[in-house]
Amino acid sequence: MVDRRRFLAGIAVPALSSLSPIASAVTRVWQPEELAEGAAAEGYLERIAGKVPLIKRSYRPPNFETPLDYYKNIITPNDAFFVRYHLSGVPDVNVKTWRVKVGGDAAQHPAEYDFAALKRDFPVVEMVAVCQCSGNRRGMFAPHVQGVEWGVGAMGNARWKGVRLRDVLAKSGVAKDAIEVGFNGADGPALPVTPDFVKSLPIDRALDENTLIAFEMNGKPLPRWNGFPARLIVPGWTGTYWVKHLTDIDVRSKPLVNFWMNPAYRIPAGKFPQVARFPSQENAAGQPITDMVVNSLVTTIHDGLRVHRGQVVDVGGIAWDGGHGIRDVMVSVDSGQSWQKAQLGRDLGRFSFRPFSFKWHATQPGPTVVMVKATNNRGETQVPELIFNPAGYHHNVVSRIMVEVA
Ligand SMILES: Nc1nc2c(c(=O)[nH]1)N[C@H]1C(S)=C(S)[C@@H](COP(=O)(O)O)O[C@H]1N2
Ligand SMILES: [Mo]
Repeated sequence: MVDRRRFLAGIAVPALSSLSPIASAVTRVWQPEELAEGAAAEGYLERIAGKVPLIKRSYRPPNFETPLDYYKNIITPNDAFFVRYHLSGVPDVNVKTWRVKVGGDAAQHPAEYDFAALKRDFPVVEMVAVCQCSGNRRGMFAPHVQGVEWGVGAMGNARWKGVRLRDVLAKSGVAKDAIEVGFNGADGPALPVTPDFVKSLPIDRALDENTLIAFEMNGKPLPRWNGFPARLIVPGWTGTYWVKHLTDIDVRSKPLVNFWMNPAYRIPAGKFPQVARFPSQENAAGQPITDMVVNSLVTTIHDGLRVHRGQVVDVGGIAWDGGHGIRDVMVSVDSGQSWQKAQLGRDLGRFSFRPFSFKWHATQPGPTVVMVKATNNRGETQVPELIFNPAGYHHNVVSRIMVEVA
């Protein structure tokens, strides 16, 4: 176990405050030890407009992840929130001319709203929820799989303000035979061969009271990179459904057939038996990815840390799941032989990050494997070994962090 680990020689955690824009382009940031070497080498901090330096995964389309330190806060700041796009043309939407249309063969009264009407015509609600990319931690898959090689930072937790999708749908009259609702955003493909990014939800998830069209994030308008002026919020479900720059809502009596529903964003049949189903998109091979699996991230210690014998070490971080809420986070400092309960922090709702903290008295000298494992309110827990799947989704392996006590 200990031999499998190596220390992160030469990769330091920079003090974020000390980063000038110029220095940031050449400073390496902490990245998980399991990350593929090529991805780690490519993962420099870069500044894009309106954001603090983020870890660059690709420029076209823009894919940038949040450095670990920002997860020390339960809420991820807007300017540190990760950015994920499938298409290179990031829209610069003019809010004065922006409209969202509601239609489709299973909508009885098509409608259209401008920004003011959307805010005025429906009750405004707020909710804290995690947006996590399905492929978060894909770069830590062994064997490696194709796709953006994310470390741990393709996720964020924000307070979203908006209107309920179900209120908007109700006003258009949802027909009895509606089975899915499709969503399109203002971004379109740069090349005609690339399929436009359009997604759908099963009708019950679209009508769930927690599914929102959000226009504010942490008390501010959505940043351009995160879907200005309005985006879908699907708490508990992975980021792929959180369509940004939302322009079209399509109430459907038939399943949406496109690249982004199948073959993209699929999980193999039977591998993740606990996740929510999506009946109209299932086949013998599998189903779309749906809700997030229970997971945690340790933010206070990392591989290769050296602590003094007798020191009290804070093993802390955040835990989250697909919306059942976190029951407990357990910590082991003896390679998993015994486990103790961490203290859970502030509860901002079942869709939010939940902070945890454990005081470890480091009395035994030598290399020590600190393990952390979260369990949700349905009794689901992080897995001891990776559940391999070809798209690199649902990485929620129990953390194993090697610390040297000297
Ligand atoms: N319009 C649009 N919306 C989108 C995407 C996209 O490419 N275009 N990507 C989705 C995916 S896969 C994720 S993980 C989230 C990421 O949200 P963020 O960029 O605000 O962090 O947006 C989703 N919404
Ligand atoms: Mo994603």
